[in-house]
Amino acid sequence: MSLFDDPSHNDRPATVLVRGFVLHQGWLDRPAQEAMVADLRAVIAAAPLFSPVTPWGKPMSVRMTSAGKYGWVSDRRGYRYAANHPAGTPWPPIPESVLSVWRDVVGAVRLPECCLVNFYGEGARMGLHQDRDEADFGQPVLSISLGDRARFRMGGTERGGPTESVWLQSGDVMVMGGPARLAYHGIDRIDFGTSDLLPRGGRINLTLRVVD
Ligand code: MD6
Ligand code: FE
Repeated sequence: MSLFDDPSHNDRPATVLVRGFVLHQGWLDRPAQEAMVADLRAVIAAAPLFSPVTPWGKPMSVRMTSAGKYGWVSDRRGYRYAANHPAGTPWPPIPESVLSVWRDVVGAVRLPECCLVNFYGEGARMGLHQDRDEADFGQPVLSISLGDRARFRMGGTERGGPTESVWLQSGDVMVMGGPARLAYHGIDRIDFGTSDLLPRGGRINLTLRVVD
C-alpha cells in the first residue's frame, strides 16, 4: 500500500493523478458534506431512489435517482438519459451546493445537466464501465463521494487492459476528463460502516455530466 493509497493516513495529499483521473482528496470538509447530504435528502424526497435493472434484466446492487434536466436510467429498454423519473415526474434541480463544486473544480462555461445519485448499501458494487452516453466527450465527468469509503478501479479505454485502484473517501472529488474521459472504471466494493456521515451507513456517489 502506498502513502497515497492508505485511508488511515491522516496527512492525505490534496490532489493525486492516477491514470489521468484527477482525485482531489478531502475537497469537502465535514460541514460541507453534511450540508450536501441535507440537500440530497430533499432530492430523494422529490425523486425517490429506485433499483435499476440492466438491459439484460439483472438487478443492479446500487440504488439510483437523479437531479437536473436529465436523469440516467437503466431498464429492459436499455441505458439512457431520460427527462423524467420512472414515476413520470421531472427530476428536481441540481442543488446549488453540488453545482458550486463543479464551478470550483471544472471552472467551465457549461454547467452539468445531470447529477446521478448512486446509493451503495452494504455489499453494493459497480462493474467496470465507460461513461459514453453523452454527446460531447470534451466535457469532463465529476464525481463526489460521501459516506463509507470505496475501492475505485480505473483502467484504460480498452476493456481487459491493466487497472489500478484507489480508495475514495467521504468528501473526495474525482474528475475524469481529457484522455481519461472514456476510461473504464468501477467500484470493487465499499467498506461498510467506515464513515458516520450517513446515520445508517453506506455511500452516496454523485456524478455530474454535461449531456447534450
Ligand atoms: C462511483 N463512479 O464512484 C462510481 N463515473 O460510485 C463512476 O461511475 C464515475 O466516479 C464517471 C466519473 C467518475 C466516477
Ligand atoms: Fe462512471
